[in-house]
Amino acid sequence: MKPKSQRFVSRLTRDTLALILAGGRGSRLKQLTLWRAKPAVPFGGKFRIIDFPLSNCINSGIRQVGVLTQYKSHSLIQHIQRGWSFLRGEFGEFIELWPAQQRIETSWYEGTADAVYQNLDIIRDHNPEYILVLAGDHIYKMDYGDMIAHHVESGADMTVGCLEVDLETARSFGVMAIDGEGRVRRFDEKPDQPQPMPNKPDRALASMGIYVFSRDFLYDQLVQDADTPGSSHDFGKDVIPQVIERCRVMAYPFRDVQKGTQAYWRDVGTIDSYWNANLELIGVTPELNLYDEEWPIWTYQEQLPPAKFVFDDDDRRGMAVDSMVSGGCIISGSTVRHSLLFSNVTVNSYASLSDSVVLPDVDIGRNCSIHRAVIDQGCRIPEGTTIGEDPQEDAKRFYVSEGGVTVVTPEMLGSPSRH
Ligand code: ADQ
Ligand code: ADP
Repeated sequence: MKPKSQRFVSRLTRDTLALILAGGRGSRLKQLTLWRAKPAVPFGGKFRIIDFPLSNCINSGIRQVGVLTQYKSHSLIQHIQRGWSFLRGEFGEFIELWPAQQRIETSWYEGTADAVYQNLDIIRDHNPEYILVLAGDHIYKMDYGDMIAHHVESGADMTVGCLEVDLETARSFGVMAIDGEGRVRRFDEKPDQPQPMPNKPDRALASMGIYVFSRDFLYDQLVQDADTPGSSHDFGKDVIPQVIERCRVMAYPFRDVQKGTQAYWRDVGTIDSYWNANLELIGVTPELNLYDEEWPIWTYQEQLPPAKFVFDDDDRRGMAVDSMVSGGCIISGSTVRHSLLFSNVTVNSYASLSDSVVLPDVDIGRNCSIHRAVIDQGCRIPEGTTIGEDPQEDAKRFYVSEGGVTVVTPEMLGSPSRH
């Protein structure tokens, strides 16, 4: 028999409906989000970003999940249908796609609060005790049960997940100030000058953009916000600043319980942070452990043969060191260093690849030399291509990020545009 407290948490997660907001543009990921929503961007060799919040839900015991989609949702829908339809409807469990479908007015989802508001009738039908609103574009492992328990124990109307960030980073987040009890007293969405934490002049308390709501409170606030002229119907911009005076909005600090430190959490919002977060996984003991049996990350995966490293006709060794290489890859007479290869990547003879992230179904031609790059799905890199040696030359054909990472997509290589 489980200890009492765990039974308590499992009851809470069972009564929770999670809504994953997966409709935003995420335009800072540039060409990687030209055809797909940010939550559908591949991450970590075999996952897509949305697998992280979805796995967190399943591992936390939340079995009622709506995924709200809107912008360029084709590959997201495909991924969820293929990989995430294993829950049993008979037990009241589901992972459903809730596309913007003009249920209330003739508009698409406006802000994040509007996306939830437009589905209020479906939410009411499920009649959950708590509603957990999540973003579909963050990489982290989190037991939402603790956050919901914190919400209930503190008698909150709403609870906002938060962590400490440096002041510069804080400018792209919601920044809050809390009192001694942990109640949110101030909330500024993406402030130019974030308010530092007391005693920590170089840190600010940032919202993770994830929220627990008590049912009736959420319904009331959404209806009120919908009637507020001038509102952009966004949780961070409109709803939270509106309610902190009158209602009990509590902060939930997201920490690594075992280590007692700040937990791993990444908003891979830019090409540089995306490249970096992927390559970080290669390290000997990365902060994000994908080999953790206690908290598996689930995904859809194709049936593929193992990765293979072969001598080519000239007896040149094919090898990868300090790298992660997924199923279906063939490294033939070429060298891969400090790189992350998704599935079905072929690296041909005399090619060398380093510090790069290669998405699925890519072919790297003979004699290519590729350094510090993100290669998008489906690229056929022609023989002898050099990337990462001369940023000015690269920028003429490809996109080069602020941090000097080159992004290559099939369109840039002259493949027919996907329009
Ligand atoms: P942002 O991440 O900038 O800030 P936003 O772009 O609204 O906020 O995205 C939040 C999530 O909602 C994303 O997953 C996005 O894909 C999704 N989304 C956005 N618009 C949507 C729509 N119309 N329909 C469906 N889904 C939509 C937010 C908070 C900040 C907080 C950061 C943390 O506003 O306070 O600090 O998240 O990353
Ligand atoms: P993934 O995330 O799996 O790469 P994409 O959305 O990029 O998914 O592409 C899936 C398939 O659909 C690809 O073959 C791509 O060329 C095609 N595709 C994507 N968007 C469009 C579009 N707007 N019009 C036509 N084809 C598209």
